[in-house]
Amino acid sequence: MSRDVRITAIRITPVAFRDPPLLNAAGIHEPWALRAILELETSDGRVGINETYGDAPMLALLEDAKAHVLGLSPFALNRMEERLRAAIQPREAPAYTLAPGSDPSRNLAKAISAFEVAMYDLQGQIVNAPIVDLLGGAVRSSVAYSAYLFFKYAEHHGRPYEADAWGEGVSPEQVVAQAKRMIALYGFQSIKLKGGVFEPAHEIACMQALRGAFPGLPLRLDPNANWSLATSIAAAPALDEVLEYYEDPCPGLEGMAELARHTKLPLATNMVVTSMEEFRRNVGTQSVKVILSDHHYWGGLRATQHLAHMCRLWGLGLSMHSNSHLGISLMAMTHVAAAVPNLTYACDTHYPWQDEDIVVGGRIAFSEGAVRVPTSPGLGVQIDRAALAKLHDQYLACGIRNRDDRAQMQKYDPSFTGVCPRF
Ligand code: GKR
Ligand code: MG
Repeated sequence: MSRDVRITAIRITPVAFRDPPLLNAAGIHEPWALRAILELETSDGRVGINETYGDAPMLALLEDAKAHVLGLSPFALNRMEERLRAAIQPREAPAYTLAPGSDPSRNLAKAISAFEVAMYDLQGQIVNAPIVDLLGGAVRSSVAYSAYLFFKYAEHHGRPYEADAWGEGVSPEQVVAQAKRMIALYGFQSIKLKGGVFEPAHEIACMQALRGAFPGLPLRLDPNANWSLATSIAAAPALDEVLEYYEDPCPGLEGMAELARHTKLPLATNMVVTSMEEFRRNVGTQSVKVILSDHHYWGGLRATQHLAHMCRLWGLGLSMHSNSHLGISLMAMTHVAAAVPNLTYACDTHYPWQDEDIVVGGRIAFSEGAVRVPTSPGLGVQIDRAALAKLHDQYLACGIRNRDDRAQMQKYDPSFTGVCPRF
């Protein structure tokens, strides 16, 4: 009987994979990005998998949480949440954060999500259904993602490995070339540029160049709160006809609320609405109109569906956020995105920036910018053990245990402070 199945062992394997020198408000990506791979073994010999953040505090959190998940049925999601809620202390949230995945105030949500997806993978294997069916069934057969452009350097400081194939991405011409290459490779039908790196006038010129090169495609710009409120207000008119949404230009919910009074552009965020508490405050301020969900820090796939219901109730748009990730995360994102009727924007993904993966069959394919929703049981992907061992060895060798974009940038420019907002 499936009801008798129990989780008998949990393995957490940290991995590191090559990540290009991508620039953002905090600095620059390090040569290696970290993730953790979870494997939940059951009494009937199955293994449910998932992928989540891999920084040292997250690994410690997962190790501590393991004891509360062991012995549960893979179907006992509510019990798992209840146990983790009792075990993980609430922490105060900052006013805004560039990477909610590294924020300890999201610990409970991150831990629930990490185990929930692996338990769903087991459930799917047991009942012979893809996760999307356990979430109510697919409302679309493929999930659209956007071309996620970054300003970038041609190679990492100290050249730890061969330079990537993308080259430098700094000038408007180079940004357009990056978009053309990404669209030629993946077929994306919308474009996001990670901003907050150079003078706003330069970033606006890049957006205008993208508008000229791709007249029909929706465009987004995300300065990650590195523009002051005044700068964000001043920049808005030049972006009015260019953007589908204006993502986190300035810091804090109050800042975004004030900006909303000065622009007709819909404001989007993955920085100031990252929990239901912040959602409530946002509704009160009438500020952000598009929320970027992320099951990794919102508390899992069910919590993402809950967020989607709340967005529908309050008439808010819903999109999806991403950090550097591998194929297991991409599959989990695809399952939940396929089960959310009001997820009406193409989702973010960093996946094109990665050239390694640990799933059987290698990197996941995109067709016309979209990923097909799997129809095989559970997540629909399995771990390639040799690839996992290789990326774990990279983790052991790389020496990085916490993401630090600012310290990495100081290797190029010792005067870089990372103070935000910079412009
Ligand atoms: O990976 O550089 C990055 C991004 O800036 C990431 O940290 C953000 O959380 O992609 C994210 C965003 O949309 O704000
Ligand atoms: Mg963002």
